[in-house]
Amino acid sequence: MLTRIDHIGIACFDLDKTVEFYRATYGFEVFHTEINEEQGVREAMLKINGTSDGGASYLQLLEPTREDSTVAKWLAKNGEGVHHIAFGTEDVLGDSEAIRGKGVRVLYDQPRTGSMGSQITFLHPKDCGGVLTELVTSHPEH
Ligand code: MC0
Repeated sequence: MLTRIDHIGIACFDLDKTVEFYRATYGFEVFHTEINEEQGVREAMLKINGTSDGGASYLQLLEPTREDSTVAKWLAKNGEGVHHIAFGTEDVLGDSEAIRGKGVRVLYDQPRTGSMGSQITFLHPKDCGGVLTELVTSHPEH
């Protein structure tokens, strides 16, 4: 069951500059940074709120690390902005298979590693009203 918004992914050309915009404008601080080589991104997670059931919501700022990454491709076409939305679930594989059964393309057969040790998969934006949609099971520590 999808229980919350885990994060909103925002694509940018310059991660440090974008982090500074969110700090100076809204007061959001960086909670975590990492490079995800498989996804071709350098990212900063800004924690917006935490919940008592172990979930939290983040803004995820994404800068491409290579020109052939999906985010680089998207930036070249669209410029900076909202890239995807991610829903939190305790069972990313079970929920993605259920959604696949409704005719929506799931991009990975097995979940892959996302931010902070999470397990993630994506739904094709063309099957989701133009919204690239991610499902996330957080690492228990987050
Ligand atoms: C592409 N399209 C999008 C889109 N990306 N529409 C809405 N939002 C997006 N983000 C549209 C294009 O405009 C195009 O539409 C059509 O989908 C095909 O796109 P394409 O440019 O030809 O690219 P493809 O087909 O090679 O790849 C699209 C696909 C890819 C969604 C399959 O971007 C993908 O695998 N995304 C999932 C992985 C990902 O995005 N990782 C980065 C975040 P038209 O109408 O022109 O045909 S990593 C992340 O977020 C991790 C670290 C985490 O959360 O933990």
